[in-house]
Amino acid sequence: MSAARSFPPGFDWGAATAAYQIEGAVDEDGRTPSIWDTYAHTPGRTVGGDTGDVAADHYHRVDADVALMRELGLHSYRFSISWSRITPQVDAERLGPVNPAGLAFYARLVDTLLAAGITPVVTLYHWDLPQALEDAGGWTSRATSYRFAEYAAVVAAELGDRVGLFTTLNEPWCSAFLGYAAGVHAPGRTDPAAALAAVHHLNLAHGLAARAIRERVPSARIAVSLNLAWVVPETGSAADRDAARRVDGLQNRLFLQPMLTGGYPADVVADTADITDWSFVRSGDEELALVPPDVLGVNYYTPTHVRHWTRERPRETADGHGDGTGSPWIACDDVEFPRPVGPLTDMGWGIDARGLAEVVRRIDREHPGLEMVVTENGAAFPDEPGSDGTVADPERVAYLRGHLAALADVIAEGAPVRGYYVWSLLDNFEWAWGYAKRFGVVHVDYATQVRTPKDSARFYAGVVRTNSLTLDTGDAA
Ligand code: PNW
Repeated sequence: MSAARSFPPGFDWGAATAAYQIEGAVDEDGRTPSIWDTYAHTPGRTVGGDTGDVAADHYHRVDADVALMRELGLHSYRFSISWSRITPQVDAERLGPVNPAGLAFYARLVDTLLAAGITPVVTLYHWDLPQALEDAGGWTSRATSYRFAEYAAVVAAELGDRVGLFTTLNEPWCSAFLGYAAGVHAPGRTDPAAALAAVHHLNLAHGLAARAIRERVPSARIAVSLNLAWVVPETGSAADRDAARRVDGLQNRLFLQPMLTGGYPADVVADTADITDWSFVRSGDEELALVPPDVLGVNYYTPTHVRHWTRERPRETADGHGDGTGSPWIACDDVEFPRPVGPLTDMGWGIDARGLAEVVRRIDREHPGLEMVVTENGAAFPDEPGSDGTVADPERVAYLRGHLAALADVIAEGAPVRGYYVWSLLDNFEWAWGYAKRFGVVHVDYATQVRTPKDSARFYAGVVRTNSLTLDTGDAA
């Protein structure tokens, strides 16, 4: 049993979602297709052929969903903007005209949140690249970074009087490596060289967009959300530690270094020399990408155990990535991911709250003073309403309790973590897994779109209300 913990006064409690995962209404009010429309509609790409066409129908249920957030007592709501609603005619050469109906949807969401006393936190890019940009190379093309900065400036100019925090990118590791190397996310490519070009153009996009937003809205604060890995070598052997170095390089340092200290990690550049000569990095790019965020968003779900693969037996992959056609782990031929031990979530992901504290500690050690917010943390379980209509999700309550306790401890040590956003507010389209995985603290019955707060929603509301974690908070209430 975990002991009681409290959080600092003013701690920011929220919930997070992403446009394609909840909105639906994919062809309404002028929206054009994104790479996720194309991918989800390609046979064989998602479980059950699921798509985001309707999703949680949030586009038509903003008022009810904001009312739900208010009932939970949330301080903040992190959502993403669908780029192809804002500039539906964008292509590689120009941003194209702004679509007033697309902007109006988000303006109304922001106003509804503010009227409910909830702070809107905008993510500009949560993986739904306009398809026309992908047709011209997507993130492998430098033009995409420039168009992204122009789009960011449009959104900032429109919402900057009411939104204080703009997140440039969500989890660029996923965009680059799951999208262009593993092929398990849109656009579904399996080309390691393309993935590294995407890494660079995403880092460039962050820097260009952050500058463009600050130019338009000097008061705006900039964030970026990274899925930082707590990489744990199985043993202290040199070979296992080298496996950890490679994975840390690809998932953490390839994104942290360009924006925080500048340039790319020399070891990763050397390890990938057979894949690319990195000539997509032009002179001056190091400065352009080097824009430290005001807030580093930390997304954490599961630990990353690694070990040197000796090739004497089949390779283990903990997360299903890697033994298909593509792997996100380029230049890691001698690395394996041992199957997690102990309880797993419905994603097959191991549960270890120490990882959340460890990634925060590491950032605080390497970049003292950099403010952090946990912009995603949560777990999938196969929750369904019981006969009395409630949704009992004790595993999620335990998961959140454990991770919040670990977070409180690292904050008590002095780490500047200012907030925590649970992933996710609602059950939603879990990318390639479709609707088969449920991350919400609120259950969604997709046939009726009825929302039912799970026990974890009540638990979380109790944490928010008391700004603390006590044995009798929330799940006993
Ligand atoms: C994050 N992986 O995605 C995203 O930001 C959310 O949109 C998503 O729903 C959530 O986490 C849960 O998956 C990830 O395979 C998807 O390593 C896959 C991975 C990591 C993060």
